[in-house]
Amino acid sequence: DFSNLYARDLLPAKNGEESTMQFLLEVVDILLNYVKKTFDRSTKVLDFHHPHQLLEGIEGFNLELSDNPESLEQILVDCRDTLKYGVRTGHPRFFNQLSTGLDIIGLAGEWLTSTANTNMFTYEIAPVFVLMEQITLRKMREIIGWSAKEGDGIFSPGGAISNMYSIMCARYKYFPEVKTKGMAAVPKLLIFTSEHSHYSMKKAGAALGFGTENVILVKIAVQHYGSLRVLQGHVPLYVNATAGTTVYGAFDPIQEIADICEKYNLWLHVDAAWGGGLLMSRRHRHKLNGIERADSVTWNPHKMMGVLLQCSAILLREKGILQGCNQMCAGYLFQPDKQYDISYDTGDKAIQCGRHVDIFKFWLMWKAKGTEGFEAQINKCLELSEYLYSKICNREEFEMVFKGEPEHTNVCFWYIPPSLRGMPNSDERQQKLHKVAPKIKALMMESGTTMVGYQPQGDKANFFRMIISNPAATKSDIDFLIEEIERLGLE
Ligand code: ABU
Repeated sequence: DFSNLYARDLLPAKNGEESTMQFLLEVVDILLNYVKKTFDRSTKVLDFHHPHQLLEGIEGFNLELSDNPESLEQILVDCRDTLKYGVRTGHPRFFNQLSTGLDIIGLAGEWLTSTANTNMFTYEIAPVFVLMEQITLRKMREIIGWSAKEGDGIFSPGGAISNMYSIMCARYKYFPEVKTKGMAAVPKLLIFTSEHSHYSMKKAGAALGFGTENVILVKIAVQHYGSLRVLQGHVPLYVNATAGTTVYGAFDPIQEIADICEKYNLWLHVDAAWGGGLLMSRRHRHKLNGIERADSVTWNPHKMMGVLLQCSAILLREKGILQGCNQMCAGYLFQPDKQYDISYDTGDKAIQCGRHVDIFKFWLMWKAKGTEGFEAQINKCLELSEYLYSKICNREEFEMVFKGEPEHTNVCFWYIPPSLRGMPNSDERQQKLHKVAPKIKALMMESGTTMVGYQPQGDKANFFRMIISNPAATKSDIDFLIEEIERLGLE
C-alpha cells in the first residue's frame, strides 16, 4: 500500500531501502506490462484523445503540477496513465515514423543509463561510456570505409544537429577565423543540398548565419550539381548528398557528387541519418557507394537500426576539426593537468556542455546481436517493404507516388477511393485526393489500430508514406495496414 508513502520516504531517507525496492518493483511491473502489450497485436497502437481532453484531466489523469506532494500510490497511477495515453511506437503496426520498435536489449541499456545518470563530457565521470563511444564510432568509421584510426565523431541529439555539426566543421576547415571573428570575416558562403534533403539543412543555414537563401536546393540529378548555380560574389563551401531521403527514401548518387566536390574542392557531407543503417547490409550497402569519399557523415542508429531514441552520430574523416571548431577549454571541466590521458575528455568537441549518454544502449545491442544481427534485421525490413510494394503496385485501389521499386523501406502511395477510380486526372480529382489520406489517418488514429504517415510533396496531393523499421513487423501487419486503409477508406 503506497497511499501513505511519499517521495520523501524513499532513499536516501533513513530506513528507506524497503519502500524504495517495493516502489521500484511496482514501476518495473508497470513497464513490463507495457512491454508485453506493445508486442500484443490485440492491443491498440494508441488510445487517441484531443489535447483539450488530456488537459481537462481525462479519467482523473491530472497533468497540472501541484504545490503539495502526491502519494506514491498516485505517482504509480500517473506512470500507468502516462503510458496508457501515449503511443506504442514499438507496436508491430506502428509505421508512422522512421524510428520505430522497442528493442529489449536497448531498453535494458536505457534503464542502466538512467540508473548510472552521468554526463558524457569527461572521462573523469563517464570512463566506461566514453570508451564505448570511441570504440563504436571507430567501428562505424570502418564500416563507412574510412581508416578507423584517423577520423573522429561524436553522438549528438539527433540528425538535424549532426548535420549542423558537419556544416560547422566544413566552415571551420576552410575558414578557421570564423571561430573568433564571426561570419563578417569570411566570404558569403553557399551550401548545396538536394531538393528532397532534410529541412535541417536550411535550419542549420539559418542558425549558423549563412541565411536560408544561401542554402541552394539542387534537383537530385547529378548534372545539376555539375553546374552548381553560384551567386555573384559567393563562395561554394559544402555539398550535402542524402542517403535515404525522409519521404521517398531515395539515395543521391554519391560517387558523382564526390567527383564534383573533389574538382571544386568542396566539403562533401552525406546525410545518411536514415540510409546509414543499410551500410550494415551486404545486400543493400551498394546504395551508398562512394560514402567513403565524404568528409563527414550523419548516421542515426535510432532509425533503421532500431536503437532506442535517441542515438545519432556525426562522423568525420579527419581528426581534429571537431575539436578545433568547438573547443573552449573550460577550466572547471577540462583541466590539462589531470592524471589520465585527457584526449578522452571528449566533451569539448560538442556544441553542448552536458551530454546525455546515448551510447550504452547501442553498444549493448551491438554486443547482443553482433553486426550480423543488425544485418538480418535490416534485410528483413527491406524484404517487407518489397512485399508491400508488390502487393499494392498493380491494384486499382492504390497508386504509387513514384515509379519502380523503392530503394529504402519508404513505400509512398495514394489510396484511391471508389469515387475517384477511373476518373481522369484533373484539378478536381487532385483536390479530392488531397483530402483522402488525412481523413483515413484521422479515422485510423481514432480507432487506434495502426498508424502511418502522410504528407504532400511539391505539387503532389497528400499521400501515405509507409515506413518499415520495426523488426517486430511481419507480412501479416502489412496485410493488416492495407486492409485497414481500405476499410477506413470506405467509411
Ligand atoms: N528526422 C526525420 C524524422 C522523420 C520521421 O520520422 O518521419
